[in-house]
Amino acid sequence: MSEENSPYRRIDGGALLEVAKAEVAPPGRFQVILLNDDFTPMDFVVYVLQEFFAMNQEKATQVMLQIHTRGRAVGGVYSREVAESKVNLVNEFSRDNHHPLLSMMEPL
Ligand code: TYC
Repeated sequence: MSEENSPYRRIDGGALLEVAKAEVAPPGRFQVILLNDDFTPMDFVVYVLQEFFAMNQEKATQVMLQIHTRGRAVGGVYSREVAESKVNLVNEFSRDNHHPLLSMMEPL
């Protein structure tokens, strides 16, 4: 192993010092998924995709129809914190409007 990659460093020309490895996970990415249901109106889902996932009307309509036909689709990919926030906002907004629309997040 090269001196550079070894977990040890030589100090004072002789003794070996163990260098602590940084125990930090890389910053993951998370998909926010929207799920189909039988009751949420299509235009409400299109509105949610435009407001919370920054899609234009054409894109939001395509994604809504993908959820409707395949059961789920990706709204967007974000850091853990942003994905958590989107899921909470979408689920709360849907509940407040008495629709069962649900979103969830999955690690990539
Ligand atoms: N399936 C719903 C309907 O027929 C429409 C819908 C689309 C619901 C996407 C949820 O995430 C969803 N009214």
